[in-house]
Amino acid sequence: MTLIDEERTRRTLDRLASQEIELPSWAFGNSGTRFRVFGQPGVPRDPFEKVADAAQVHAHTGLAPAVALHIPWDLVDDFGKLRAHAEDHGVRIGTINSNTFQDEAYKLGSLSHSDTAVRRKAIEHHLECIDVMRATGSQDLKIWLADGTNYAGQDDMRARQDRLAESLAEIYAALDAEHRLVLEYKFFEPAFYHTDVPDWGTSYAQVSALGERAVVCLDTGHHAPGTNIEFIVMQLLRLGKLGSFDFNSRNYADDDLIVGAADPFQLFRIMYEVVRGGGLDPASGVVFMLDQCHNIERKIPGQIRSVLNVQEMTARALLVDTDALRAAQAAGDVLGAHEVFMDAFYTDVRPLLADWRESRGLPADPLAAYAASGYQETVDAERVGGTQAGWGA
Ligand code: LRH
Ligand code: MN
Ligand code: MN
Repeated sequence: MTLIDEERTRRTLDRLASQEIELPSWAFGNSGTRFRVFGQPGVPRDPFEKVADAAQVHAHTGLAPAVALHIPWDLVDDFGKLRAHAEDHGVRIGTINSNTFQDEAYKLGSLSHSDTAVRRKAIEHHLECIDVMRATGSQDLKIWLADGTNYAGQDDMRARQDRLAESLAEIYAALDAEHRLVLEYKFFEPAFYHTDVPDWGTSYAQVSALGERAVVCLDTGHHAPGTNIEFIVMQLLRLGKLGSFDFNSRNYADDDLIVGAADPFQLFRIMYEVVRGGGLDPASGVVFMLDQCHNIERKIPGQIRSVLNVQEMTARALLVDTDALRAAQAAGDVLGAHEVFMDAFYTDVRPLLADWRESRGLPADPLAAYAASGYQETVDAERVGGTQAGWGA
């Protein structure tokens, strides 16, 4: 059995060349759990330093040319300056994430709140985010809502859904022609009885009512244990509504650990459906973003490890012998089809990718190259009083 066929390998590397993974600015700030936020030396003190750290990940991997911002965590006086700073560092500003989950006013909801004044405040926040998009050249407005209730009967779920639709329509109408609205779902937390956008079906229903430039964000940590996430990937691609990923991995709930760490096979299965559904084609518009924090490990190496994990599982997914797979599927050869699939999963692509990186002027071992670069020691010495990622700030 040939695991790496030369022609397929060449095609795989060609397709990997255009893969981009967007980094979250908040991955570089101090983070933790509701029990403790652990401080680390060298942590960025402002969004400019977060962007500089993200650029280190790109410089060592060639994989991460965009940085997502979270507003107000990344509020600056002059977003044009932040954009120029990113460009000077060889990266660009990516998705703008809104935040209506840390304000006292939003205790009972934001875009779905029953009080018009609270809804107005939440809509205005999104209009400000759209201004940030204009100043930074960002194309995506990503909305994740903490809206929901804790107790049965607490509020009218149907009315909340209607109000949400109205609020989203107003935000969508304010976007420029090149902008997209990306609606993220999450099955629970911080609301524990019901959540207003709990699943891909609700997100799909809401964005479909808005129009073509409204799409769904799939955060891999936002599903009940046992959910077949690759099925959702397949379905959203089939419907033309998969806008972006928030990649991370989880063992229990919304753990936000390094993508591909808990279950590399799941990441492989997801990437296979991405490839199968055309989601790797830049024209599909699918954005591959990380949504992670590094509570106990160093942050820049954590992000380097993460983007490499995504690339490795993408490479394995591209190595699936699709002709053999289709033939086995058509013949009803259950074990044969499964074996073709697993052959690709069990292929160790690390040496291949190391050589390929070198041939493109990148370090064969990005983690070792970063460690040898001296960047960490420099920022550890220079930066005092790094900021928190946002939670519990
Ligand atoms: C919510 C979420 C969402 C937020 C981010 C910080 O759990 O996944 O994407 O913007 O975490
Ligand atoms: Mn997310
Ligand atoms: Mn999350």
